[in-house]
Amino acid sequence: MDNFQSADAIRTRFSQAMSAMYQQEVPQYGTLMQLVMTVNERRLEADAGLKNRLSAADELSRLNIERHGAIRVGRAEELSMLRQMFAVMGMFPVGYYDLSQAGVPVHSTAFRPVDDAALRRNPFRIFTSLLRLELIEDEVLRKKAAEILAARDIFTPRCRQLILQHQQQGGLHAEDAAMFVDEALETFRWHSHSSVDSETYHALNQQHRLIADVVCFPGCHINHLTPRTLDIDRVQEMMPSRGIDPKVLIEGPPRRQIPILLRQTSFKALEEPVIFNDGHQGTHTARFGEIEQRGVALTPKGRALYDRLLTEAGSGTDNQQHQQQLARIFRDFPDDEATLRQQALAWFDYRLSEKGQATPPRNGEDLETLIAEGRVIADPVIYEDFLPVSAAGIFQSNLGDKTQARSAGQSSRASFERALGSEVKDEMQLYAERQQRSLQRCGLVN
Ligand code: OOG
Ligand code: NI
Repeated sequence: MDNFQSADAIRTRFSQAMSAMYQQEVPQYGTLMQLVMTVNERRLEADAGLKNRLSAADELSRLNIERHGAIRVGRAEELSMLRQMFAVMGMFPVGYYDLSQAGVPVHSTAFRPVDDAALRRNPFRIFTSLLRLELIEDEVLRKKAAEILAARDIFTPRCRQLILQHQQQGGLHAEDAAMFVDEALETFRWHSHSSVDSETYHALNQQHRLIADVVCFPGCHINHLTPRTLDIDRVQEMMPSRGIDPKVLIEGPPRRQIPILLRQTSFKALEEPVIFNDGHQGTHTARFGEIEQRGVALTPKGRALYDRLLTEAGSGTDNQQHQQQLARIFRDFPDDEATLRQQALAWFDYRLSEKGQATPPRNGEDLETLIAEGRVIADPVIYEDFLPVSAAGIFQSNLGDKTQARSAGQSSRASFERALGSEVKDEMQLYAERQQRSLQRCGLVN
């Protein structure tokens, strides 16, 4: 029997290595992590009910290791190689996000674990965007950008070789896995030496800051890492006291009794010194910090309601007003677990209590009655994915004030999947299957 390192173990090792590297590169990220941990601890102390619920649902153990990151790449081969790299860590492409609708010339997926046990172990996710060069209007510049990208390799030779070895053997032994993590890390490291001259950088930056960020460096530097908080309003409020300058609005739904989907905010990107290959010096702003609060995943019906209310609420310029406006509009979104279940707005994970194990449900017994009798327990399924409007807000807050308007591009899922070299998984199907499996385990469906 081959004694391979598990994908979960490799992912955990990698996410720790990334976090350590990013703390070195962007010290404010370390400060933010400390703040999030402090706020989480206080929140759990103050709310024993929350603590018990999270603990019973096995959500507590992953809280402090939980984070996501984001990267951006420039060409199909890079994206497809990333897919193969992340597969070694048990992370697979889930969901398609078209950001061009919000004026950002990329489309994206999230690499993340998909099965229940892996998500419980470590849900590390990487939001991965592919630059859409076809959205550069200037033809000469578009060609130049493509040439620069074609000439680089963002993977070390050893990393490529270890990925291949993993594919051929079906796994990696501990020593190779450790080497793989070290080599993979190199792809995401920050390089203060740009691979282009200052003139090219400025020309690309002028087209769009994202284009310069993707094209002008020899790697696809990690641009943020995001810890999960239990109280995003509190962290946002406290950031300035730790010398961190948050973006104005918290994105996503308002604060609620039963948190839904995802709320996010970030701090502004740092201005970092760079040296161009003609010896000129300059600065580049791309890397930032972000926090998020995750709630229950919504069904297609719940998501449609969310999208409608979010559009209705619009956007604001003052967080307090924006949150009040959201809260007002979201009164139409039920805020108790029973209604969320009964109206099939959110996904739940069902399990038998001790009482339920003693008196197992018989086929046909009513689910809500079983829950009321305390024989079945329903835990909200946590949303593991991202939100396009929220993501666009995060992108834009880091592109400065003069984000160029860009006509909405054609949504192009098929071309993204061609570049990726596989389909992206449908997140709704994953949630639906998870709920269904839990009902089966309870003996409530066949
Ligand atoms: C990704 C921005 C989106 C999120 O959490 O929605 C994102 C990027 O800036 O590359 O990270
Ligand atoms: Ni993010």
